[in-house]
Amino acid sequence: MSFIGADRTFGEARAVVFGAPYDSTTSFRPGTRFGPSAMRAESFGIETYSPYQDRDLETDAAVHDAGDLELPFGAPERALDMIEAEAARIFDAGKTPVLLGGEHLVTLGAVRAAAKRFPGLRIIHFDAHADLRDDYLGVKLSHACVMRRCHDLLGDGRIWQFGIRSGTREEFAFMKAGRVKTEPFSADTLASLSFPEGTPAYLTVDLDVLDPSEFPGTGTPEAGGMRFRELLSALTEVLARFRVVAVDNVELSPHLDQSGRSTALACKLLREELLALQAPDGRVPQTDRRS
Ligand SMILES: [Mn+2]
Repeated sequence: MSFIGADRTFGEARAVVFGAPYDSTTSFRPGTRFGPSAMRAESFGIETYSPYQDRDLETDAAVHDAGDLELPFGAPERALDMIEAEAARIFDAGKTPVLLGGEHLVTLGAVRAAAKRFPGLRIIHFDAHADLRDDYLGVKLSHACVMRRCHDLLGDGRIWQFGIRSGTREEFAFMKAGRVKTEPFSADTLASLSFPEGTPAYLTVDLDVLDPSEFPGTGTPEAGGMRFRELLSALTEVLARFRVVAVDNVELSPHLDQSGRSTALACKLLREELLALQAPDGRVPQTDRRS
């Protein structure tokens, strides 16, 4: 089963969706391994047409769904190698990888591939959590450390974080020292973010950046989050204004929300991302950040 509207062949596609159903470093409530398959199944509850962008996945985008990687639980380095190899295969074909988690650690595999391919890579990161710990309970490859591992790769001033409202005192000190650029609580300053022309950017979306009232299906819910319309507007702005070379959506844990609204939200957001990713140059989607 493919995500709705993602029925082009690999050769035809401009964007390639793939799943990394991995959650073995999850610290609190696991279950994100079921995220990609739940999104595919539930995607048939949404339309392929976006009234926000007046575009349709079937006619205005070319998306292939490459399915899920078969990742070895308990072996994070091996899992990251496999994710990196898949992202590299998609980059090699001149296409845009769209990774579905899984826990947030999976991002590191795709970022490794992107950093090798695109010198000067930046990361635009939406999350409730800073994910900047150097280790978590002595473990460096943990979803709680993923942005710190990305910082190891890219260096100071290359990661922009939005919506962050949880972390240790040490993580907030790391931000305040300018090692990463962080806007806590919201994405209100996104409009002032600018990179030199042509700078490649990796967009990583931990869906727990959303408020748990709208998105309860996640392992570490954190009150005080963004609204769906606010996030949708921010992401479509990022995809319109920057040269985004890869995207991921992580931390959907579908069984933690029996109502299904979290999975439905994740499907809708992915549709909008896939459309905005392939929008004609210079087109700013008409969405309303205020809600
Ligand atoms: Mn998070």
